[in-house]
Amino acid sequence: MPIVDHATRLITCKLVYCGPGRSGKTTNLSYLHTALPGEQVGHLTSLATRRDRTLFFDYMPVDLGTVGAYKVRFQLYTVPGQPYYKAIRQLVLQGADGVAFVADSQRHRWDDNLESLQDMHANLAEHGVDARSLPMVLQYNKQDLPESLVASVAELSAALNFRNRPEFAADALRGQGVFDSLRSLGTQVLRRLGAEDGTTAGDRARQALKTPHTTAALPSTSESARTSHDDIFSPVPLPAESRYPMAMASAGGVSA
Ligand SMILES: Nc1nc2c(ncn2[C@@H]2O[C@H](COP(=O)(O)OP(=O)(O)O)[C@@H](O)[C@H]2O)c(=O)[nH]1
Ligand SMILES: [Mg+2]
Repeated sequence: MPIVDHATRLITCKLVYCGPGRSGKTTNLSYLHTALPGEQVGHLTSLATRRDRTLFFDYMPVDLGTVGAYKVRFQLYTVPGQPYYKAIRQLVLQGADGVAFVADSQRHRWDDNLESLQDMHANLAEHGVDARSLPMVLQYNKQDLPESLVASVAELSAALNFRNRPEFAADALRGQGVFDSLRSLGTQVLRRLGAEDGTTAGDRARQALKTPHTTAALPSTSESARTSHDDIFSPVPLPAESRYPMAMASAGGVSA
């Protein structure tokens, strides 16, 4: 459940990036850290990394916009993907308001994606979380690699996205799909908060959500025909030079 602080008018949501080891979870956060202006993004804290592997987790706070008079802060976490870090994954997943599943599109990682997705669902279930109602996006990363090496978005979607969640082709190294994934997930989380009944936080948030606002300042791409961009919060604009330039032909041509 997101934390709504009415004194400081701040909504804080915990978003967790899951997926197999080396799928690009940390790269998502690194890209955001580089692309977003300093006042919107806090330190990227990577705990106990050896070489480029996340042994524990990454953490980074991001302020991406407002809902009515409330500032929205997303606390982004990544979990370690390697199977033997299950206990740490469970800890990091605890209290997640939404999850981004970052799949590695390379064909040789097919089984790792499936195993990791199952593991994520098992961990959520152990926390008593119903994955069907938890805000979620799927990101098919590394779509920049040669076509012979990567599965298509349609294939990945058929194998992994059985609940028809918003899905994004990505090249996290260059930022393709990174903002869209985050924005979609954040929007789902806030929408769910606004729909909560019977709690003060829910009531207040629902009021905030009713406040008119203007939308759509973050860059967007057309990764997926299934994806909806009807944001309910006003994203903070990015400086022009940090918008990623590439139009990814393979991913942009996805037709669900
Ligand atoms: N080609 C390509 N490489 C990527 C992409 N995303 C991440 N990588 C590389 O994949 C490796 C693992 O990425 P990392 O973010 O550390 O994975 P994590 O274990 O999921 O946190 C690193 O060498 C990254 O540079 C991508 O979209 N395309
Ligand atoms: Mg990592």
